[in-house]
Amino acid sequence: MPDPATAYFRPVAQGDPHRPAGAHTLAGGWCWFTHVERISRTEAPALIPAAEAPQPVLARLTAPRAPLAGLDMARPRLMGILNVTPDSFSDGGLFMDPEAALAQARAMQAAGADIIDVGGESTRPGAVEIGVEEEVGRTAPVIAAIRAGSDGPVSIDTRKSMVARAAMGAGASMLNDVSAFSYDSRMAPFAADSGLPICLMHAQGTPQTMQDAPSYDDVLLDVYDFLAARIAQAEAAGLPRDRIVVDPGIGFGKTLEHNLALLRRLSLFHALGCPVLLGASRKRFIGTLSDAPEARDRLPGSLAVALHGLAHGVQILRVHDTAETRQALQVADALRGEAP
Ligand code: HH2
Repeated sequence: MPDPATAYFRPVAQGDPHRPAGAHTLAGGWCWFTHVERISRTEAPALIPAAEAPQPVLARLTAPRAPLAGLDMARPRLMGILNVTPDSFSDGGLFMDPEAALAQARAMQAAGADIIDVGGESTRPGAVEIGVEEEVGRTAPVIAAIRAGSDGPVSIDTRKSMVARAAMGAGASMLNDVSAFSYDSRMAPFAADSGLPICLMHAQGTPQTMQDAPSYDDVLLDVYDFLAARIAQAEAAGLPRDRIVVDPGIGFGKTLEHNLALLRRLSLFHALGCPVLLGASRKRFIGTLSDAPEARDRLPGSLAVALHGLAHGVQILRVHDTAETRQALQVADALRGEAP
């Protein structure tokens, strides 16, 4: 447990065309910052000039991120969601048929998805676990089919090293572990040996229980400390930081207020020195805020969160609605003055 007086430094990300001399580029990407917010568990947040942040923190905030699965992280990337499950909260049952799954993958690639994230086990609140064989049977053939006709990277959304191994054999080029090594202790050594990048996501509890009564001392700093500890665990297992993506895990053991607190100060996670992934698409908090009980009615709110992520310099947006999000990003790029 870090000292309660530990200070954390959040870059105040900007996108204005008038970039002051001396401004820092955030993570080699499209945002800049001149100030950071100094946050701690014991004092009120304070805005200070970036130059007053400790040098190692500033170095981590500004260093360009390494390419991931062949993708340059200097521009925002879209991860299209493909759940080969009967029970996912939004697309459950739609893509169980391998042909339908492949068609959806191709449609998302054509619409501008940079990565296809294939999942075979729902992790929605209350979801029931499935066995390794069943999960491999759902995901590996679909990954192989996607890879057979395209070079586009595919990630495997799994907590299980055996499923990840089969996915890699089928051509997956990235791992996405929503338990960040908590579920399967063999995931860290497997990820290290595989040579693949991995997304480590924060969750409190398991999908079965996570929404019962999530509680934190300070959700933002607790999630940050959790991810910092998992990066340290990964590094100890031989997995370098430049192959790690971090994700605050929107909706995984979080109330509405917890989700909002994380999203409002999302740019803090750049201080971990890794690309940041945001998965908020169609999630329940959007429905709660806008009285949209059905997941399929949450596209406008999902786009609002995606653009918010973009403004905080988030490198990877995990979304269901690839074409719509791509259009929103293209317009946002043009408004920032960047070539679409
Ligand atoms: N959310 C879900 C699943 N995997 N992975 C990352 N890295 N970040 C997320 O926020 C995330 C994730 C849950 O969404 P979905 O896949 O649409 O549903 P389900 O878990 O019901 O299959």
